[in-house]
Amino acid sequence: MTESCFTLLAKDGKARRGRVSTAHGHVNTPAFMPVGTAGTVKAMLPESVAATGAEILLGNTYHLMLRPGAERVAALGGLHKFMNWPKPILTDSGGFQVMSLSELRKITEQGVEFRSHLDGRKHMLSPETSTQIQDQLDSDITMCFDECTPFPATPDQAAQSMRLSMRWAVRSRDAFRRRPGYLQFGIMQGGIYEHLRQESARALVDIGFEGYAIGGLAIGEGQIEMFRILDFAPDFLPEDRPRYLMGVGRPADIVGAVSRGIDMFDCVMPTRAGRTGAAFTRFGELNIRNARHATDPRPIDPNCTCPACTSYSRGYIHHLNKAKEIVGAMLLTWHNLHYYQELMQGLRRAIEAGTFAEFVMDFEAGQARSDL
Ligand code: PRF
Ligand code: ZN
Repeated sequence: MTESCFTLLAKDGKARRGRVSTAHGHVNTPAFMPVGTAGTVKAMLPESVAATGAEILLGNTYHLMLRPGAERVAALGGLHKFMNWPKPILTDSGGFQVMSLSELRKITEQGVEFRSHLDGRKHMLSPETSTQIQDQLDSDITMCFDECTPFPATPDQAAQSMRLSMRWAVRSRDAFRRRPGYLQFGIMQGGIYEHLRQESARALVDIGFEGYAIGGLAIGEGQIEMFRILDFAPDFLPEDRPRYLMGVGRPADIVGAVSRGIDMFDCVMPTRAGRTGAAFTRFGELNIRNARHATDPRPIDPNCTCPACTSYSRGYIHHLNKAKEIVGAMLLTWHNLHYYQELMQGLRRAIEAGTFAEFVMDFEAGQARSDL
């Protein structure tokens, strides 16, 4: 039996309001997890990340195993202590990052052999080693070791890849050290094919996990196709377990996925965009590097209560970005994470109040405005 670490508090249509309980505290869902790949959310102190309202971070097995190494992190008290983030941490299992970052990858039944993108040294990741590394990091939520099936893939390619991930899911579960407050999520694959998504879900539910992720999406198929998959895939998963859509997304992707029954998200979007000059707002995206902001005394969003918007003009943040000043990236990242967390809070409140449909209408009307 799997321990129930999830409480479903309310539903509005398919949208769910819940709470995940971990060894390092609760996470209110729908939740957005800022990405703290290498033991830091880039351009933010962890206390500032907490001030935006984030309750959980994502860390990466791949990056931390290569530098500084999982044993070093363990010796320094685990990832929470190491990076001064006392709240919950979810770690991705590494396979996805190996495929996008490392060189000379070789996938076998055993796992993935690869060369580090840092120094070219050879490493091996398998369901067993990935799970052990996540344990050494003291991750609250351990992810199964999987293969993200590339897009596009034929039904046969998607089936072979998904079945390998399901065999790896059995091994990941066997390698997982069970203890109270520590969760492990299975990852559904199956590409864009409904029967494969269903087969994958059945395999994972048979094994039994504390939560389930939907992998293999947001990899080039586009929002329309992703939403088509999300119209059925979450329904294959148990109602009483959290559902996590990996690597998603833009604000509109998140709103659409919540309305289809997803509870958790992670994405580099708000942090990466913050370092390249893009700001997310209720009225859509703006790029602060655009010349029209150079002499603008207004804040990014006059209604936003983040430090960037309460104390600094568009003109100043434009200047910082043009001058490549670090504080420019810090202010925009803070604003973006604040915006994302406020969006999640809005979604949670709307589901509780039974006003989710109105919330989505207001969100879409706002994003369509172009008078930024
Ligand atoms: N698997 C894992 N991590 C991921 C993905 C996946 O399919 C994705 C796909 N969007 C992002 N991160 N383990
Ligand atoms: Zn702001």
